[in-house]
Amino acid sequence: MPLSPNESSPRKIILDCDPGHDDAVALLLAHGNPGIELLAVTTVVGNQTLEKVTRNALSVAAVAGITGVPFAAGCSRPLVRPIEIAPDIHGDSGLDGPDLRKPTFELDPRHAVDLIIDTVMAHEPGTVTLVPTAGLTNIAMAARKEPRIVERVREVVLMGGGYHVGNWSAVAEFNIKIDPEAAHIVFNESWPVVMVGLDLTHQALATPDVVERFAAIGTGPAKFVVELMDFFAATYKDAQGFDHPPVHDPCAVAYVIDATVMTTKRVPVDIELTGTHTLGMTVADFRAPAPEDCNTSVAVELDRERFWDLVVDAVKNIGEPSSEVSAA
Ligand SMILES: [Ca+2]
Repeated sequence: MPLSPNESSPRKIILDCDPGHDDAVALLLAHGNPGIELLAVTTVVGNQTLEKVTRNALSVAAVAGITGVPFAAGCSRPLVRPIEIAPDIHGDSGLDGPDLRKPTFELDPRHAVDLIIDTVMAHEPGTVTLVPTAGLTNIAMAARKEPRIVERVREVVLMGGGYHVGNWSAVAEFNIKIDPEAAHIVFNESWPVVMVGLDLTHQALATPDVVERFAAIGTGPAKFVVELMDFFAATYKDAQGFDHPPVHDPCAVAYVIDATVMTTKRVPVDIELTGTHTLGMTVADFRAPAPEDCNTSVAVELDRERFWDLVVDAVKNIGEPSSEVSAA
């Protein structure tokens, strides 16, 4: 008899990302936490060009010793808008700071959109969670190319948006702002969408005590995290005036591992596509109660201690991958 999905079996996810310092930490969390089964990693233009973020994803896989998981490159530009990247935050490579390791395996030959579709269709309905931590171009394309995935996906837990705060404009967050049309598609499909936005991720600050916890682990992957955070802290200070950098993307993975690590509120969210000053805003309607058919919720408050415990424990679990030693 086939096993039915239950809370004790690992949660199957596809991580769609644009590494990206915080994407790298999200990937380490997904790989190192036993509650997650990483089915695939897909990349999309965002923090840097598709070519660079894809190389970075493979480089993180080399650091973490990830093998046997397909990685595929996706869309190289947004659906409608010109490309916008974020070198002021992530540097010229998209992952400045540590020395970037050479990839240890080849990309899956499929386009990311096809890998997402194939993976969702190959698993039981309601078992695969999409975790986008980048612009939503690949996810929107997948929903349009194979609409049946919308009913099969368990939920979409995305890092992006913010109901009271922006970072790429006064009211819009980067991942949504760079491809608002894609975000509009994703938020308006019938699958459950959990928006882990800036309201939440600005509580996930890599303060010195947190960085010290990683440094104390002493492994290659832990040192990698420390070097990422050092660079991220400097650019977030210069570009956004933060004393400590918010580590956005692992918050979405943490929600999938343990939803009680944050509070959420069910509320309708739509994407502004025509505003002169508000393009890409995630417009959340807090006039309670949410209607019956509301499929969106937003993350509100983070249990910061437990969040960092999850990330630190994941990096500890990864240990010292053998490739790290042999390549040293
Ligand atoms: Ca990202």
